Amino acid sequence: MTTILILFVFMNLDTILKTGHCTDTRDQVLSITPTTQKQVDILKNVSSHYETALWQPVSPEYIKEETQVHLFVPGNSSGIIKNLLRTHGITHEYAIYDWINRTTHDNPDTVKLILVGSSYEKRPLYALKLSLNNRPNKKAMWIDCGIHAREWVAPAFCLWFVHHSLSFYKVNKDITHILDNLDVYVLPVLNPDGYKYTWTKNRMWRKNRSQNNANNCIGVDLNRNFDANWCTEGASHDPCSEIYCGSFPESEPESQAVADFLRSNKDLVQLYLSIHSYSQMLLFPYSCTLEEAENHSDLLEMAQEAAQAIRRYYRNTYSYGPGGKTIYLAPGGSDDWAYNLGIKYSFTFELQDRGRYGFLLPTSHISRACNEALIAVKIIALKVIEKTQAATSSPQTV
Ligand SMILES: *[C@@H]1O[C@H](CO)[C@@H](O)[C@H](O)[C@H]1NC(C)=O
Ligand SMILES: *[C@@H]1O[C@H](CO)[C@@H](O)[C@H](O)[C@H]1NC(C)=O
Ligand SMILES: *[C@@H]1O[C@H](CO)[C@@H](O)[C@H](O)[C@H]1NC(C)=O
Ligand SMILES: *[C@@H]1O[C@H](CO)[C@@H](O)[C@H](O)[C@H]1NC(C)=O
Ligand SMILES: *[C@H]1O[C@H](CO)[C@@H](O)[C@H](O)[C@H]1NC(C)=O
Ligand SMILES: [Zn+2]
Repeated sequence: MTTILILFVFMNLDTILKTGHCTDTRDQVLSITPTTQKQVDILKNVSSHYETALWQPVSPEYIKEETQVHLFVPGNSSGIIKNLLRTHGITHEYAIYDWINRTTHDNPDTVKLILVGSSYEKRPLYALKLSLNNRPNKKAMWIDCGIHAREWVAPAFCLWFVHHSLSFYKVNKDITHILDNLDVYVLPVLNPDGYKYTWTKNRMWRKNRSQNNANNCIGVDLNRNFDANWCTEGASHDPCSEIYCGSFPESEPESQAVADFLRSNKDLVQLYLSIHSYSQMLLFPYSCTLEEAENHSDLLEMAQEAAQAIRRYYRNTYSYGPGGKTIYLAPGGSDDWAYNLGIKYSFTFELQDRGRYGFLLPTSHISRACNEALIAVKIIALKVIEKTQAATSSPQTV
């Protein structure tokens, strides 16, 4: 019997965990393994003719039998797509897993699940540790996504990055070099409570979902909650503000979890990346002051090179510079905090677009947004390896 396994749906993970099935109204990531040439043809057609984004493989022509396909399907297309599969006589079977768990289980030697903490509403904060080889004394990089709930393309990037790493290790030269030299910690959804809320209640929610006793306003801007010139100009003590800094630095379980993890691994982690949207910017410290960071010129050079690569390969313009001067003062941000902790290569990416769709970036733009970010991540990570290896010079490594 021909079956298409729809293995996971990450966007409405919470619904799945509670009810064991997925609803048709939300965006979904389908994992589909075609078993016949006919199914391959249908999937190729679906991924090229409908409003979906192919996450894996990179392009429809690479879809083949017995190989997993990951297809992002926006909620309003999922009915059409499932009907289409049905009319072609394909029975689907829903076996649904937590994407993170599944990735971990499928790659037991290379992916480890790390619980870094839990959210205010007690959702687990899982990071994936990608460790593609066992070189001793390996350093690491960290990527977090989704600190601001409404920036949906950010978690998509984290998942994209994991896919890319696992699929193209030993295939693509750059990602291979990066993974040979660095382990990568990826935290796909830093603010799961807020993220869930944007799916169920308010698409424009930014903050976390913690309650304040004094009034009815909910939530802290987690990217104002780190201990870097905390709650100075550019943040607010008003709990009703979108940039409320919280009652004290790291008052929130989410920011505290990330800070704790990085504190305990600060000698290991050489590169910190935080993925946001939108506005197309590659930012680095400081955001919390207009003063120049000590390592300004290094960071500027790297951001510039990454922006140039995006322009060259995707003809898209990203501005770059220290956050405070490039956008506005934003104290208490995770990148400044990480930088002050000693992780000198520290960046915040604002992905597509420049405001036409804003947070509501259409699905069809997601793959491009992710590819642009990927090239920037690669360029910066390669630079970090080059600079730190030169500095530490470990001659026995290749
Ligand atoms: C592919 O999709 C198009 C657009 O919906 C449709 O017209 C066409 O018949 C499909 N072809 C196959 C082989 O399924
Ligand atoms: C789905 O929604 C988006 C944005 O709301 C819209 O642009 C698109 O045309 C819709 N697609 C379908 C198949 O209804
Ligand atoms: C994911 O893995 C964790 C830890 O192994 C487990 O406790 C949890 O139940 C798993 N969740 C799912 C949906 O499989
Ligand atoms: C940052 O700047 C300081 C002072 O110039 C220098 O000692 C240090 O090596 C730099 N760090 C990095 C990672 O470039
Ligand atoms: C959200 O913010 C409140 C303060 O409004 C805080 O006390 C709470 O711990 C935070 N919750 C989450 C999920 O971060
Ligand atoms: Zn943001």
